[in-house]
Amino acid sequence: MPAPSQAELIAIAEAFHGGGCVEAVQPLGNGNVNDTFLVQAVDGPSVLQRINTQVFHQPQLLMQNLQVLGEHIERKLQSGAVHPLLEQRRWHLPQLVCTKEEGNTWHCCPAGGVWRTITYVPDSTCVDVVGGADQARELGLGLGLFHLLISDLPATALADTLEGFHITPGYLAAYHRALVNTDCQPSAASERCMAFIREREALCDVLERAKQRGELPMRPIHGDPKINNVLLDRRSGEAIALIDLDTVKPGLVHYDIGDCLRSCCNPLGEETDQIEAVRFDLNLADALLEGYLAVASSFLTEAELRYIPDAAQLISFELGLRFFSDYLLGSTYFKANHPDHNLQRALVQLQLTASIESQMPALRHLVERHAAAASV
Ligand code: GN1
Ligand code: MG
Repeated sequence: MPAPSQAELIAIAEAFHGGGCVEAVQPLGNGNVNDTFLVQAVDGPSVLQRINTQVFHQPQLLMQNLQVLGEHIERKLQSGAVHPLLEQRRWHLPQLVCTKEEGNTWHCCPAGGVWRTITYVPDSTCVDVVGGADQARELGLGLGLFHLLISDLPATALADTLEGFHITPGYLAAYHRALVNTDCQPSAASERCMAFIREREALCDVLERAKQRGELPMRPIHGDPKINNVLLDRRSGEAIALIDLDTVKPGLVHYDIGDCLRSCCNPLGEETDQIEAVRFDLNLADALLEGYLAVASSFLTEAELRYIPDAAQLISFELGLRFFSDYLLGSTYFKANHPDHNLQRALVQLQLTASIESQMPALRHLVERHAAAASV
C-alpha cells in the first residue's frame, strides 16, 4: 500500500486528536510489518500505526487483546507488590486512544488501511543494536518483568491474532511450498541457505513436540520482544516498557526468550551485510539471562528453563527460514528496501544459528547458573 501524503496523515491523526490539533506526523522506528508514525499534537505526542491487514487479518482482535492486556497490567501495577524492581522504576504500557467522534479504537480512512493510535511513552528510547552487557541485562530484565506482569493472565483471555506464529514446523512446510513456487534465480547465497536448512529440518519441532508431550505450558506471551521493542528510559537506560503488542497471545515463553536472545546478542544487528562476521555473543547472553532469570525464574518450571538454549537456536533458525521463504516469494511479508534484502536478513539469522549451535553447552551452563543464582 503506498505511503499516504503528509496531508492524509494529518487528517488520519486528527480523527484521534481532533480537527486542527495535529502539528506534524513523521515516520517512527524500523518495523518490518506495520507502518508507524510519531504524531505531534497540541495535546502531546502519540504513536499512529497503519496495521498491515495482509498479516493481521482481524485487526479488531489486536485492539481487543490490547484492552485485555492493558486492564490486567494496570490492575497489577495498582495492586503493587509484583516485584521490588517495579517499585524502583516506572513501567508503562501503551494505551489505545479512541477516535474523537465515534469513540472507536481504530479508524478506516478513505486513503486505505486500518489505523490506530496509542499513547507515547515519554522520555524513552530504543536501540536496534545492543550497546553492551549492561544494556543486555536491562533488555532481559524488561522481558522478565513483562512476563511476570502477565504470568497470571489466563492464556485463554487473549485471542490468537496470528495463527501459526512461531510454529516452526509450519514455517518449514511453507518454505517447501515456496521452493516450488519461487521465480527467484538460483544463486550461491540461496544455495547456501537451502543446504543449511536441509541439514536442520529435523530440529524444527523441538519446542512443538515438548509442548505436545505436556512438558511446556501455554502462557500469554509478547510474541515479538526483539531488541527495539523494549523501551529504555532516556536517562537511566532502565527498561520501562515493551511495545509492539500485536502478537501478544497464547504461546510458549520460549518464543519470546528465544527472540530476545537472538536479537540482543548479535552485536552487528539483524540488518548487517557483514554476514561472515555475524556471531552470537555469549557475554551478552550471560548478562541478558542474568536480568531475565532474576525475575522469570520465580514462575518458570524446570522444564521451561531447560529448553531456553534450544529456543535461542530455534527462533534464530525460524526467522532465517521466514526471511528466506519471503525472499523466494518476492518479499510480500517483510518490508524490504531492495530485492535481496530478505535474502541478506536470512543469511544473518542462519549464520547466527550456526554460532549459537557451536556454543550450546556454554549457553546451557549459563541458564543453569543464573536460574540457580536467582533461586537462592
Ligand atoms: C517483524 O514488525 P516487527 O519488525 O516488529 C515480525 C517478527 C520478526 C521481526 C524481525 C508480526 O517484527 O516476527 O521477528 O519482524 N513480526 C511479525 O525483525 O511477523
Ligand atoms: Mg512486531
